[in-house]
Amino acid sequence: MVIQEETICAIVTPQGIGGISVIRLSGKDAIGIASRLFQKKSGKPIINASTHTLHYGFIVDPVSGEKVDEVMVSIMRSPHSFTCEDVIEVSCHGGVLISTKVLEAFIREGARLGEPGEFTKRAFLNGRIDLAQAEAVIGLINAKTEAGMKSAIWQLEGKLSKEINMLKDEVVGVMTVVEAYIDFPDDDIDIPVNDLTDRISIVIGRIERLIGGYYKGRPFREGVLTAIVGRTNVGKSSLLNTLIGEELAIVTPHPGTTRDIIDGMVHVCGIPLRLLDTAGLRITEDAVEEEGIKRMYNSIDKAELILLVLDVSEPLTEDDKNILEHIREKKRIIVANKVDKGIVIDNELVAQGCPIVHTSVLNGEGIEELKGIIKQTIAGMGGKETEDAAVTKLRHKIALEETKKECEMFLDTCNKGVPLEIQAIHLRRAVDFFGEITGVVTTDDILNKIFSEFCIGK
Ligand SMILES: Nc1nc2c(ncn2[C@@H]2O[C@H](COP(=O)(O)OP(=O)(O)OP(=O)(O)O)[C@@H](O)[C@H]2O)c(=O)[nH]1
Ligand SMILES: [Mg+2]
Repeated sequence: MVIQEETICAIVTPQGIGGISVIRLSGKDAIGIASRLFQKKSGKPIINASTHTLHYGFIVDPVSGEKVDEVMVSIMRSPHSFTCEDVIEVSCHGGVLISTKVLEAFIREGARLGEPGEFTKRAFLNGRIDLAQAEAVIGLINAKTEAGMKSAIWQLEGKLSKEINMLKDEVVGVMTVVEAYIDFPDDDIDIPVNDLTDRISIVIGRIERLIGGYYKGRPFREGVLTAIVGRTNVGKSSLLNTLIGEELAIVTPHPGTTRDIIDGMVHVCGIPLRLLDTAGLRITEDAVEEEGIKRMYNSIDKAELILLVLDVSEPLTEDDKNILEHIREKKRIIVANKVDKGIVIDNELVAQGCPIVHTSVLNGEGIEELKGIIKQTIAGMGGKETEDAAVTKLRHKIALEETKKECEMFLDTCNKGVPLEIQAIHLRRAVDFFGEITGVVTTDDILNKIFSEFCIGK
């Protein structure tokens, strides 16, 4: 275990008014600090209390003797705690002022405020979880969808790490054989090239499956970024509100109503969409509207799916044509809206190989059909909800791609009869890239970056 000199503390529940607030202390002096401030109802000090016990009493200011709050204190002794260190959790009344006062008391007694993710970082440094599991903690906290939550739990349970370690062991096995032939070149036996290349080919296949899962599962984990675009007044904001089921965006009969991006999450036929409503396109002198239109174009660039709304009751305008041209390369669905006012636009003119749905957002016509088409289009993009082994973090995907590259270079060197020393180097690098995922091979920079994504108190 890596002994950290400092005892850290933080409020681990969200800031604000609530039933209770929890303040966590972790480190060598956690129990000492708590016992100096805590007066148990029975008067018995908690310094020698058993692990995993709960105590009722008061936090008392040691200088003034004043009671700060009535609390419950739980004790988890090293190594059986989240961080593997001695951990104290104090549940106090959930007011901002009260929890801050308790926290300040701990700091006065010698604890220091924990940095973002520092508790989880200690769990990693103490070997309770590996790096992939530590990242799963933040994945779980930030999960926006059921699928995202399932993948994070799968990773937190160490299943990704198990799969990675299995593949790594296989590459180490092949490397050991190659290195043995380097060390004993005089032996009269030929290296079993076919066996080794077969084993590495299987590893490559499994890496490809993991990487494939990253792409296939992503829309389900993170939501498909979908921009609703079109010229002014065609019904974009009305469509957003209808899909989301609440009046999130302002709708008026006046063109140029939406100025900024409105962002909402919604499930369409089981698929999470992150919908962006954007400012309608038109020539404008208004600086705010102009900025909104710039943002609309940015949303088009970022979006994975575009819903282009047209007013089908009016002939196409120059603005319609400009946007149609701009999104030609994107995955898109045309929403031919306002059919209740009549249809003057010809499908052929606008569809150009992408689906077109006639709707009247005003009376709900075509909305269910549109949802079906959205589902089909995303399925066509390769989106698949998967509970299989899949990586969810970009960092892991990149490390796996590098591993795969090294394995492929090994195969290539085998075929070309390149010296064994060079073959072994590729295998060694592959092993190191696997190690980056679980944190066996890592740098302070990588660790700092990963843990800075956490909130304070986790
Ligand atoms: N007749 C009819 N009117 C509609 C329909 N959909 C929207 N509208 C009306 O069209 C007007 C503009 O709707 P919005 O949703 O604000 O249009 P928008 O595209 O967001 O407009 P901007 O934000 O200005 O670009 C409102 O008066 C809506 O009630 C429809 O299907 N039929
Ligand atoms: Mg609008």
